[in-house]
Amino acid sequence: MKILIYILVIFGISQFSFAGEGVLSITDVWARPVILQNRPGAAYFTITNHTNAADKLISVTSALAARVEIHVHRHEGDVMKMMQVEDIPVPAQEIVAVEPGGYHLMLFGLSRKLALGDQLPLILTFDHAGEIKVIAKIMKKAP
Ligand SMILES: [Cu+2]
Repeated sequence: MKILIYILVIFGISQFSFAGEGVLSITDVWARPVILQNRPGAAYFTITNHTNAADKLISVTSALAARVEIHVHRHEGDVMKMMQVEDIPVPAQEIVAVEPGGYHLMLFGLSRKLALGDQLPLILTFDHAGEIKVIAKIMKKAP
């Protein structure tokens, strides 16, 4: 019994430390460096929905950006286009990758440059799970 409780504690810490109410976990949060401050930033992460209900990411803010938009890349014929979308659906019991070439966040009006090793705070707001605060590490590529 002691071992079981121990395992649950470890599991709880590793899986739910970033989650709001322990229902969604956000992992591998990273963002690209921004060398020129007037250029937009881009941030990525993985969303895991541990619940039996669908959720969706509906808005994002950052203390370091005037505006954060949710974007997606889509192929139109042989052209890759980027467009803003209302939300990112997160089906029940599924993992959604917010990654280069797919869904991504774009940050406009950054208050400073983002160098490798810096941290970028983000507040992700989900329809059901509510606000989840995460810190993106500035990296050249996905961790
Ligand atoms: Cu974009």
